[in-house]
Amino acid sequence: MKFRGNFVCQPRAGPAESRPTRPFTPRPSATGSLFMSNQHFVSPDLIRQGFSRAMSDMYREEVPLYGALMELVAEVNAQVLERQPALARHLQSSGELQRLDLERHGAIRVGSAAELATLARLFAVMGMQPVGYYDLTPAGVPVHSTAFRAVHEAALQVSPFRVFTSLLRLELIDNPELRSFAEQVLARRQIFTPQVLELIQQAEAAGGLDAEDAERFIRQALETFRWHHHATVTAAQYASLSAQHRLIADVVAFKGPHINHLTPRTLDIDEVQRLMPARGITPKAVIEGPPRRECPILLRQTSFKALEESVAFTDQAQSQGSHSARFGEIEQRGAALTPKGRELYDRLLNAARDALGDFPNEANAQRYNQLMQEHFREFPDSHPAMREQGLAYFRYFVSETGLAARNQPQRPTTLAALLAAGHLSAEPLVYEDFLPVSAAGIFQSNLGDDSQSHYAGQSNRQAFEAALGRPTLDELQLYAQTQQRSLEHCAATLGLPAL
Ligand code: OOG
Ligand code: NI
Repeated sequence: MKFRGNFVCQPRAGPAESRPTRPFTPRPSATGSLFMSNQHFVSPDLIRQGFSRAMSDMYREEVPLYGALMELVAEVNAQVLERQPALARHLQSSGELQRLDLERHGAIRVGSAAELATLARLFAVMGMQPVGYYDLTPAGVPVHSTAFRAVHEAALQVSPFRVFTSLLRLELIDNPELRSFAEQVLARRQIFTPQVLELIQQAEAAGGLDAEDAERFIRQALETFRWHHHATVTAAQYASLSAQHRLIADVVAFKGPHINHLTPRTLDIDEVQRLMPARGITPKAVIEGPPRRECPILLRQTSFKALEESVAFTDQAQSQGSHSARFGEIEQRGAALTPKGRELYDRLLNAARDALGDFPNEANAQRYNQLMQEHFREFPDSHPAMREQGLAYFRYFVSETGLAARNQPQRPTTLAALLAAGHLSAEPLVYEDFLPVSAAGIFQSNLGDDSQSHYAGQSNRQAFEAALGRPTLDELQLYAQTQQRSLEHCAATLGLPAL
């Protein structure tokens, strides 16, 4: 990794601190800059935080409904925190409360290996690495994907911004003429500004960017994700790409990989879903992911339909065409599951879907919710049970009692005994990633149900990683490492050899 150890302002919120993690706010310097300039390089985490804000501002301007959604989510989150003081305390001690308003993910789709590889370098400047491999072809969407995000708990605390990034699998287009047309169009476009390419190179060579360059980087990087009103193909070419798959037209026919949604995190997705229609937002019928529970797990998501936007094709003087790509989405995040927990989740989800016998849709939504509730009764719904059965990852904290008893000879020394005596507490790790079945549901609802295709292609992680120019990281390993670091920190604080 290029960036090592010289981060500025990295808040090292020790997991063993019993007092709540402090919210992190960068102080503006004398020049009004977002970044501290007392050291040479700006922390990649702060660049990511600044970029995430700039992206949100841009999207709010481009898609007014996003602004309305953000307001609704903020209102519901405030109500939940007021009504559930225990939840507020949990979120405070895990540090999630402090990052809640900053939290969002976006999604883009790119068309070639070269574009993906450069994106990986662009995201690395902001401390984001490719985590996980998602194959969407079994769901009839000709892409495979990864999520660029920060990987260390301290970095996630500064900005948990993530980008679900998909690469179009042109090899799955069965019409050879259309395939080579798409390849040619993609080969001709440049989705990065010359300045951002220079800044990426500079960051790689020098090991970082100073405050001024970091701000220029944010402005220039943003250009890649902007919406372009002018298409790069004729109306007829657009129509034939779209006839193959609407997603292919979305990737190939435009100047760049416009950000297609930006998703805030809510503490009560059912409540936001219920209130959406009154704000002029119509959500999809079914919430993706696990059912509602006392102790949320993984990720629940719902989206609203893409907007029809006017576009100008190359053979048209004015905006006579239209295209729909951009949509809205909300999500509720819960505990990260261990391989055992994930297996149980997948089994119960599949069983509920098998019992439904069809893709969840408007007509069968009620029955689907009922089936999900029934099947998921098998998944323990309390943190102690999930912890004892090894279903979720946790972070451990030393309590005041634990600190006070540190020097007593009779104190407990095993993890279970320390937890039972209240010397340690445990908070589940928040799930930072995505779910392939849910992502397929989100893709489909926004592309229209008529766009389901069947692809013979195999899942091809190797080809994806070759295009990316590096391997993707295993998210389960990242959670296990965070859990392990917290155990080590607790052991050190209590003066115990290991836990
Ligand atoms: C990405 C769809 C998947 C999610 O949150 O799972 C997604 C896309 O439409 O490009 O956003
Ligand atoms: Ni999404």
